Amino acid sequence: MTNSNTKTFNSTFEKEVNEGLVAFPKYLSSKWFYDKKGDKLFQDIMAMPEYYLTDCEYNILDTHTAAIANQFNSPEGFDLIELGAGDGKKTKLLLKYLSDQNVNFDYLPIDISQNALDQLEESLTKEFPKVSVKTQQGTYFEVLEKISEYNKRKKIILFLGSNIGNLLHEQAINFLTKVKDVMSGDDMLFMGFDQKKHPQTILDAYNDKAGITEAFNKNILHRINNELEANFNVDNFLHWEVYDPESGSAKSYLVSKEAQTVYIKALDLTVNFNAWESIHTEISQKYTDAVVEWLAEESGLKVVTNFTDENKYYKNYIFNA
Ligand code: AVI
Repeated sequence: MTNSNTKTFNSTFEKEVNEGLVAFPKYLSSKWFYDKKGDKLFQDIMAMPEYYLTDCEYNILDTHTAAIANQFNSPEGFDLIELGAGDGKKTKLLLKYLSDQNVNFDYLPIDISQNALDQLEESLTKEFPKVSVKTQQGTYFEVLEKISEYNKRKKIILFLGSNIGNLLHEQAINFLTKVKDVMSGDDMLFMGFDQKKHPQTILDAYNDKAGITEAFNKNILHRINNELEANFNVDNFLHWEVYDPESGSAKSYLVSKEAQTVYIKALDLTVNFNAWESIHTEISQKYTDAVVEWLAEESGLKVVTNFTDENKYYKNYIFNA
């Protein structure tokens, strides 16, 4: 239980929903999009033609497999550690190449969900029987610290999907600094960063006509309804996306179409919305080389090189400490 002023909360979800909805302007964190339904909606987003990020990163790993893998090489072998492995579709390109080349490495996918890890392990055992897979259940830094304590061989840390973009710059520096703190010697970090591009391309990726992103954004209200016994009328909110080409921030909002009042029983909280009042729900930051270099410098990392797709929509950077 957490206590914030006079209120007691049973979970971080309760605490953060309360904090965000009493604040002005209102906000909720995009990390709460992801329950079972949210995970499925995100899978659907990644398969949409407008959501270019997944195809671009797949394309980069497919086109530059050998050059990327050669950067990782080490005479005593290495551990390939992936933060948030998902279904491993993109990583499998690297695993196949490394396995075909008889490279000495172990693959250590980290995920909070044991179920996701079990599914991944099953498919990898079938597809790449030669690859040694050591799944690690837990939070990223818990597991990274544990691995660094007992294992002294070279670490290659993968963080794909431009997931860093869901963090504000200050939070991203905090995250990268924590990664740097578990890196030593010639350890490497291989990370995806979605790049600035035509603003319409970005808006289309986050505002698809079929309404999948809208459903993903609104899932946060369904979760509050289901898990915290609230009475949001989800249809009374608009999914609204903006992109600021100056800062490179794409932001998602839920906008109240009318003045309305919502009651959240688990928080004993009444929330009033004015007509056209917003809840900020997600940031999806777009980057340039200069910004990535600045983030690296602030976090004590160095950019070694980067790989991009033919449109330069997306880049994967390699860093060392
Ligand atoms: C997980 N993350 C990097 C996605 C993004 O692009 O910000 C989540 C997402 N939100 C809307 N569409 C996809």
